[in-house]
Amino acid sequence: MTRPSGAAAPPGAVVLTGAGVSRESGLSTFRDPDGVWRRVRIEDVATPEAFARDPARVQEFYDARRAQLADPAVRPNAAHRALAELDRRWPGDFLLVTQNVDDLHGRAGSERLLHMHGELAKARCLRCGAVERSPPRLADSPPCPACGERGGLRPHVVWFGEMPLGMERIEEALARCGLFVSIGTSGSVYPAAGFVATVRGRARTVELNLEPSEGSALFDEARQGPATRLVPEFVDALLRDAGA
Ligand code: BJW
Repeated sequence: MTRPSGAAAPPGAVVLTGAGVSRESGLSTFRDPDGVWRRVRIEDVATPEAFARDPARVQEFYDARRAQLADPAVRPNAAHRALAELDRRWPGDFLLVTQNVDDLHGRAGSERLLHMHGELAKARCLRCGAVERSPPRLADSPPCPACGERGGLRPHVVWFGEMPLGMERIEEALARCGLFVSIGTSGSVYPAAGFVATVRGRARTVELNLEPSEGSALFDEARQGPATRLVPEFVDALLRDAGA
């Protein structure tokens, strides 16, 4: 796109996604009535203490979720595809920050993408620190692809009490953005839940979610509906208004 001289530069955009964006691809959210945390307790599988106490239980939990991702029925939906299109065509700075550990945004073609809560498809070695593509089953204690040691691989995901990934890059993008869009997240987990308060007043803030989230009132606009409908509609309008 060529911008006429004197026209305002397009704003930087930050999009935050949560589990709601992948629900119509067949993956459960966490806190909905059929969500993951209704079936297992956070304290049993999603803290460093749980892993120290019962590593086999935690590995089995993540092995099962990794296997689910390999199911051919689980694939990117219209919301993932619309966000990849936005990444390709948005004329300003752009960053898609996802809290999701699935790989559906990447499979849809998103490139300026940051997985702040890690990625199920990767494993981290507690012996050598390498982060590599995960073997399908960590419960079998496979050797680390980098150092060859057995028993040191853990899922490359961020548990409660651990520091989310890429915070410096996220904070820089938030500091510069003029548009912040939050999609399919309940807004109950920090620091992601606090992003809207960080940019409020200097960026346009929009929430797209099935229902109002905990922080809905903090957004300039909040629209309710399924992500596969709301996100393509929103992206089309955004690109049209930007002349992209
Ligand atoms: C649809 C839809 C459709 C459905 N279309 N929408 C007290 C106060 C403040 C903070 C803390 C506190 N006590 C402890 C903390 C910190 C803690 C925290 O936030 N706790 C809260 C519970 C209070 N946070 C941490 O520990 C984080 N680390 C940290 O803070 O480090 C310190 C630090 C950081 C930075 C700066 C300074 C210091 C780490 C958090 C790690 C979260 N990990 C998990 C698990 C990842 C691995 C795995 O997948 O198993 O991440 S928990 C889980 O929740 C997962 C998600 O990414 C995360 C967010 O969930 P999400 O995506 O919002 O899903 P849901 O289910 O909650 O919501 C889905 C939404 O979609 C709903 O609203 C639906 O309506 C909607 N929806 N279908 C559109 N079709």
